[in-house]
Amino acid sequence: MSNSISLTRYLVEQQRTKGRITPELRLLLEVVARACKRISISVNKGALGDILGSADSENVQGEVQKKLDVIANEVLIEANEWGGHLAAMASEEMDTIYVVPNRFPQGEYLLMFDPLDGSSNIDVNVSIGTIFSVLKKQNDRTDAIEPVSEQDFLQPGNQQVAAGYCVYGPQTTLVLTVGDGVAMFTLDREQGSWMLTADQVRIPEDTKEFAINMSNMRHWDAPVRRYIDECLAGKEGPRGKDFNMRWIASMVADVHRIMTRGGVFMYPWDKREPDKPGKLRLMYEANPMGWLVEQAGGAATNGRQRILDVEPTKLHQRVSVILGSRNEVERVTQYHLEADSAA
Ligand code: P6P
Repeated sequence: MSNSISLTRYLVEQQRTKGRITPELRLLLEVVARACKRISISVNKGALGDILGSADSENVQGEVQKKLDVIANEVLIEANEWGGHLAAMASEEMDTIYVVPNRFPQGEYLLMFDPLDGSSNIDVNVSIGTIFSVLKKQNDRTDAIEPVSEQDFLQPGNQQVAAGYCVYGPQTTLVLTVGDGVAMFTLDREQGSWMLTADQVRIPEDTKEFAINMSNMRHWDAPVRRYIDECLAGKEGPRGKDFNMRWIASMVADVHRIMTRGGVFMYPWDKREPDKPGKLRLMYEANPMGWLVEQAGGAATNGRQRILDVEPTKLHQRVSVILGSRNEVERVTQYHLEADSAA
């Protein structure tokens, strides 16, 4: 028998052998994986598929939507509404939640996603991705009259039952956790199957590579400035080693590099929008990525607190993100706490 393991076999083992997931969650994740496969086909068409450029519309964030943002969102909604495992969905591209219509079977799970993260890279053929997070509908309102509401989604990231991303790059790779470590599945285009290519992924605790948008340096808070200045000082500075910098401006691609070889990713608060804690969204970017990184032995904080413990108050709320190699994340977090106590 082939020793290659498909996503289906991995999920069946997580359900039957390890008892980590229900049959409904297994089927939900299979639906999401199939949707990512469909998105990958559209992404790979590029200019041949009339999917580049702007959709001449804006999303709830006030960002101009790319055609592929809209296509990816529609693929995920359509694939999941009849799947029978969901009560509702929330998307970066939609103002309000999408409650599965009564004509479809209702499930007990809530799915949140950024359907196409890194849209600014679509037209220049740089890796982009889909990020997703799964929660259980907390209150047992299965017989409730009122439909599920936005309130049901407002659970901290430590309540997630599954999280993952799909990176559309030189390979199309699905990276997933259901709480039993992190597994990576590469799309075998000839068979159309997701094949396990890495399991129990580990992020090195130390690194010499940081990812941040350096053009924002003048806007950063002191602890972030201190950390980056020390990295830039290299061997002659307090860190005693040289650092390298990477910034792809696709969180999925930057995080995938860190999952693969370590590093620290930072999108911190900055004074351009002082009333907002950061640019990235808590529910469908920071929480899923934060859980994946922790499941791989890394750490994820907002500079002061574990991201997964942040209590959400709004569906599209933003958060400052520092994640990756544990010892580096702890150092940046320590600098924030020292600055707070000195204030
Ligand atoms: P900037 C993409 O728009 C995104 O949400 C993340 O994927 C990425 O890490 C970040 O924003 C890039 O932001 O300000 O460098 O363009």
